[in-house]
Formats: sequence, structure tokens, C-alpha cells
Amino acid sequence: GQIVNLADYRPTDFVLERVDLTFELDPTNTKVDARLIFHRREGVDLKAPLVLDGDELKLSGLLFDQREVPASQYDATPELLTIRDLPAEAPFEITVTTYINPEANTQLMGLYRTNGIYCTQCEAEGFRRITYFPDRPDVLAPYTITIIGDKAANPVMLSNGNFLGGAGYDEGRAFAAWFDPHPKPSYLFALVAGDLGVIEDKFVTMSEREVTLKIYVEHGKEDRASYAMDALKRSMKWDEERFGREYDLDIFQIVAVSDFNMGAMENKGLNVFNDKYVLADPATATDQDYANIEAIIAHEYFHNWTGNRITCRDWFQLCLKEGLTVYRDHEFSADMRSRPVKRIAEVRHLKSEQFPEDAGPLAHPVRPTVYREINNFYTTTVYEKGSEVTRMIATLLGADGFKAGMDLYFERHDGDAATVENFVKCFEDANGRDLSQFSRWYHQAGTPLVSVSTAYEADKFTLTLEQTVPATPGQTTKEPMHIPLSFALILDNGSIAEPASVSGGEVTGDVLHLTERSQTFVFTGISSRPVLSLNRSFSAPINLSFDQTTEDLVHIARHDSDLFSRWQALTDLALPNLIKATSDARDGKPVTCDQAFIAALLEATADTKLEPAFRAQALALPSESDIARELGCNNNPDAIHDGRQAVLALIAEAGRDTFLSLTEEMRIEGAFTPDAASAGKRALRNSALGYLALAENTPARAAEAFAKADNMTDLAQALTLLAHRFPDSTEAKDALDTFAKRFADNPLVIDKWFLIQATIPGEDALARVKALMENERFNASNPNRVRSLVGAFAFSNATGFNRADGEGYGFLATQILAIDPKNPQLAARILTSMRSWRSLESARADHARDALMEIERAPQLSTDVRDIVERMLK
Ligand code: BAL
Ligand code: ZN
Repeated sequence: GQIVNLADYRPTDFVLERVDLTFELDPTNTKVDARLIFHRREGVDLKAPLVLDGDELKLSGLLFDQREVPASQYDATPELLTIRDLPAEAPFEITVTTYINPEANTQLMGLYRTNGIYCTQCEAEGFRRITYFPDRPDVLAPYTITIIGDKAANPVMLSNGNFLGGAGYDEGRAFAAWFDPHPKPSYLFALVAGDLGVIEDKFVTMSEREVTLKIYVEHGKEDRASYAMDALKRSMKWDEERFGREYDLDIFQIVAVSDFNMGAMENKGLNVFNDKYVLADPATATDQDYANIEAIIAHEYFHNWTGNRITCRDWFQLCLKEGLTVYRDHEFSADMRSRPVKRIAEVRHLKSEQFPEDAGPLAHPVRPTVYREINNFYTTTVYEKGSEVTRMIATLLGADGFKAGMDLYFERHDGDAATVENFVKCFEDANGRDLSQFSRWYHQAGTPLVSVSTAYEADKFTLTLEQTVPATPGQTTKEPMHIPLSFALILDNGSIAEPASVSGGEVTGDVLHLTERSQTFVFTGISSRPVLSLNRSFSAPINLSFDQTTEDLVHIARHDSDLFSRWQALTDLALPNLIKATSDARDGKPVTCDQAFIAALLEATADTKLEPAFRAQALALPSESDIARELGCNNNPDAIHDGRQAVLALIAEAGRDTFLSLTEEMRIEGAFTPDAASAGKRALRNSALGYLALAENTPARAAEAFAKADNMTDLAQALTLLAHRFPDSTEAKDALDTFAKRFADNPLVIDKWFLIQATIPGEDALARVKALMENERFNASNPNRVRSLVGAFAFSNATGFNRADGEGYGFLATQILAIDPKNPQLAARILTSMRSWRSLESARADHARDALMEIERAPQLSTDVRDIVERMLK
């Protein structure tokens, strides 16, 4: 792994005109012929050789314009093919032949096998594991693909673009040919072949073109793909209506496979999905699964324009397609579901995943300037913070200004490999605005902290804001950011004040623009002391330091017209209680809780004017990792857990009657539907059941819920409740057994069974996880299984993983070293679970460091794991 710097970017010496690939499929010895037409870029030195990337390749044949190339004219290593003495200007054809072994490809990058299916994953640098190629995103060409394979084993042979034709080939073999007319980079190439079931539908585009839609799954799973198909059609329609984007091929295909490193991949016209994000029915998928499927189907489809038609010039620009496409899928889900509830879920995720990343050793800018292993930059910072940055552009420019910028982007850069600067320039040009200060969001890592103080006197409300951006690896000093803060001044009666004048900085509509390190805004004509609601809808991804009184927060929780802010206020009321509970638990004192907070929470819980999903979000309280983040350092996960549980118990006791009524009011009669309103009712009912289990301290009610559940959401919730609260009860053991037997033939559901057990709090978790790794249903080479057991334990079991004796870390080190030789991407990803190790109390931090150093010392580490472990220890 060489260090790659953005500053070193330069275009290729040779321009690739077209690509013609022929695959002769064989499970262990697939032949790949790549015919590539190039010409030397104008002005490039005649001595410059053509240099093609490889990864573990062996060259078997090399032709120049169909004639053998003399050995003196080229050098081939597994990583590079260098060809000299090529023509000055005229186009020429290079034919490269390689043989690859899909069966032996455990990295799941390049061409591999999953359950007897041939499948590819090429982003970011997997194509170079198939053939020697200029494997970088700024090399775009149309592709023709011919696939030849055993006819019986491969009735389905797919690639990108439109189907050209297919037929018998020779004895027992068949071929299929595909042509993708849209120039694309190699990371968007895909090939799938094997024996698969399919469901088919069609979509008529806004210009009345008919598009065939196909979703391929393993035989017998076809019925479980219908929700994904529905989500696809809604995505296609929505992208036309909201962004004016129409699909551009005759066919759009999705393939679900069971071994996949990522969630899904947006290959042109042929998306490949982790089957977890395609397959759903009421008996096996939770509401969260349905929501994820809808979001990810949309996300990959939306990439057709933001990622494929306009791609990235280099991998530093990853957020150009990912941040933007996440923003688009968030907006889609908000339109399909409840906007405020969706926003709450997004912010919860951002704060629990991205904020810790931005505050730890792996922090990096949304647009990094250096990497050692690009696979390690598919991060929540690039994706989620990248989406937030796009959202802020929309907030700054308003809906019309944002649309004008997007339209210009699509018009100006269609067919390009673009940069973040190109993107921002479109918004500047379409709106006549200078976004140079705003662009710091792309370049400065770290979550800004905004400190707030207010005063009110004689009609005048004064607001002083100060911003700082913490130091992050490689960035010690930071410039002030342009932070758009949505706000409201809420009066006693709940109405929003309309100031007569504002001074001290720019205010547009309900957005304050904080651009200086320190700024004082003065609002006049305010008849009584208002309550400030700031950063409404989470308009900026920042931390706020704002000592609001309990009364003010309760006022916001009751009256803000922005539902997100009402949730935020309840969260802000909860946090100091949870923090005090942590220190009480640590000191062995009884935990107490502010009654005003409990009253406000229960008032929202019982408020029938509020949608159930919102009430469930409020009852979820800040998580253990939210509390750890708020505390910042010297964390003791046991104290955080115990304190939080004690607060939950106090709420459960105070709200017992409310929770009891909710179990009745939120009951749904009739058949399961996965719509957001029903999901919200289930969420609130299950949350009430959780509190009741605490108040009653018996597994009876949860066991009954388990027995009566007629859908996976309720079943999995009941099982979680039993296993997490009453792990030693017969009820829990019986339910775990029943669940395992009922779903023995469904690995995706067994993943839930692994995850629920891996996340049972307490130090026994480690022994449980070790035992489950020996379970016949576990498979150490399937990424979903590993993530559900080892990943869930490390990421989502704070008390179990962070055992005081450090054994959790030692176990993880052993696992990382075992996974790494087979699947470095997976190993590196799971290792990031230790990214906040420095904020642990010192004895645990010492153990964590020891485990990291054990990994670092290992003789044979992948670049992926080495990069992560070295950055974490730096
Ligand atoms: N491009 C990798 C998978 C995704 O973000 O869609
Ligand atoms: Zn994406």
C-alpha cells in the first residue's frame, strides 16, 4: 500500500476508447480476454509507456493489434503491466489474456463465487483483479461483454448495459453478449452468472420509454423480492419528479447474493446487492429491514445519475457521489415516510457513528487529501457527513436555488469524472453566490462546537455564538466555518416571534448564518423573553454547548413546530440525568432522576397528537454510546450501562399505566403491512413492552409477546427483550431455541439470532460469542455472519466487549488476525469498532492498546488492517 496524495493527481498518458471483454467461465480457471483500444493523449512524451494496474494477476497473453508483443517491449508483475514503444497518435489495440480463480477469491473483490454463482465487486480497485487495466475512475469507455459458460450451470449470464444476444456456443456451453453504450469507469463493471430465480416487472419513464426490471435471487426466494421491486419503481418515479432524472437503458437489473462485503453496489444497469437488502416478507423481515431495503434500493438506483453518469475524477472525490446520493436517498425516504421521524433516525445514526469517528484517531475530512487504502474511506464521514454537507447547501440556497445548482451540475458534467470543486461551482454559478468559506466543510475534519449564550432585555434578544473546530489528525488549526443554523424564538404561548429587526450577521428566513469565530446577533421587537430553539431539524452537523434550563427545554418539547426539535429537547433533558446516573452508578449511589424530565417524556409518550413513531424515538433515550460521547473521556461502560438502566427503570415505574395502555392502543388488527405508520405503532408498542418488563421485572409479558407475534418485528423485539433483560430465564432460553429451530434454513434470520445474543449486556457475552462461533449455523467466511456475531459484539455490546479485564479486546485481536488473510476489507471494518479506545478509563484503555499493538506486530497484515491499526495507535 503506497500512500496516495490528492496533490499528485494527473490524467493518464493514454486515453481508453473502448473495452471488449470475453469471459470463459470456469469456477477455478476463468479465462479473460480484454481487448482495449487506446490512443496516446495529445502532448504526451513518446517515451511514456502504457502502465496498467493488476492485483495478484499473471499475464498469459499479450497482443498489440492482434500480433504478439515481443518480451523486450513489456514487463509484467502481479501488480503492473508496462508496455513500451507504443504509437504516437494512432489508436491501437492491446489484448490482454489472464486466467483467474473465482473459487479461491475469498476477498470478495474482483470475480468470485458465492453459493455457486459467479459475481463481481469492482469498487474501488477490484477490476484489476480480473485483468490488467487503467483501473481508476477517470478512465471511461463503453464496454462490450461476452460471457461464455457451461449452459446447465449458468442459465443466467448478465453484465452491464443492454442485452445484445446469446445462444448455444459449443458442446454444452452457451454465450451471452451485453453492450453498455454509456462510457463508464471500471469500478462500475459487473458480471453475474449462474442459476438464479427472477422476478420481472416494467417501468415506463417520463418520456414513455419502457424499461424492463428484473430482480434475481436464489431459487425459492422470488416471493421475498417483491418489496424491493416496489421500492425500485417508486425510486425511479421519485427521481424523475424530484430531480428530473430519467433512466437511460432498456433494462435495469438487480442481483441478490449471500456473500458481499458491502450493502450493495451501483454497477451500471446491474446492481449487485447483499441479499439482506433485497429479501423481505413479514415472517422474516423487521420494519427496520423494510426501511433499509427501501433506502438502499433507492440509493443504488440514484447512483445512476450521481455516480455513474457523473462519476468521480479520483477516489478523493468519493463524497461527490456518496454524500450526494445518501442525501438523495434520505430525501426519498423522508417523502415515502415521516419526514421528522426520518430526520431523527438520521441524526441518531450520524451522532452515534460519524461523531465518534470525527472525534477519534480515524477522523478525516469529507474530502480527504491522502489515503493509503481507499477501502478504508467508505466511512460515515464520507457518506453521512457528506450528505449533511449537501443538505446544508440546500438549506443555504433554498429549494429553488438548490435545484438550479443540481440542474446545472447534471447539464454541465454529464459524462464527466468530476470533482467536489466542480460540484460546488455549479451551486455558485446557478445562484451567484460565493461558497468558498462554506467549502471548508469538505476540507476540515472534526465536529464543530458552537457555544451559545443569550440575554433578553427590553424588547431585545441578544444571541452570542462562538464556534471552534477541534484539532484532528493532520489538522491542528482550523478556520471558522459557515454554519447555517435554523432557529425559532418561541414565545410563552408557543407562537414564534417575528423580530422587527436583526443585526450582527446574515439571517435568511429562519436560518442564521454563523461565519465568524464569534458573532452576536441582536433581535428587536420581541415582546417577552423568548425560548431559543436552535439548530432545528439539525440544520448543521455540530455539537451545541447551550445551558438551557429545564423549563426552556420543556417549553420546546411541548411547543416547537419542528418535531425534530421537540425530540432534541427531550434528548437534551435526558442527557444530564443520564450523565449524573453514570457517576452515581460508578460511586455505588442510588440513581435519581429529575421529575420534570420524566414528566415531559411521559407527556410526549401519551400525546395522541404525536405520531407513534415519534413517541417511540423519544422513549428510546440517548444510547450508551451517546452518553459515552457526551462524557468524552475516562469512560466506564459498566457505569454508563447501569446508570442508564436505572433511569429507564425510574421512567418505567412512573409511566407504568401509560405503557400498559399503549400495549392495547398500539395493537394492530389484521394482516401485516410494512408502511411507516404501522411500523411506528409497532415501535411504540414494543417500546412500551420494554419499559413494562423493567417495571414488572418478570419475563412473562415478553414471553407472551414472543408466543403471539405474527411478524418478525414483534418476534425479534420480544426475543431481544427476553434475552437482554432476563438472559438466565427459562423463557429466554426457550425462545432462543424456538427461534433457531423455526428459522434454521434462513441464514438472514439466524443473523438476528446471532446479533441478539452477541449484544446481551454483561461480561458473559464473550463466552457466549465464542460458543456461538462453534455453532453449526455460523460460517466464518460469510461477511453477514461475521458482522452479526463478531461485529455486533464489538460495535454494539459496550459492557461485554469492554470487559474490565480486556479479554474482549484480546478476542477481537484474534478474530481480526484470523479474518484478515481471507477478507481484509471485512477485518479492517470490524477493527474500527475500537476507534474510541482512547476515551476509555485508563485500565481499559491500556488493555485496548495492548490488543491493538498485538495486531500491529503481526508479521503479515493486509494494507487495510495495517492502515487502520497504525492510525488508531498514532
Ligand atoms: N458504492 C459502494 C456502495 C454504495 O455506496 O452504494
Ligand atoms: Zn453509494
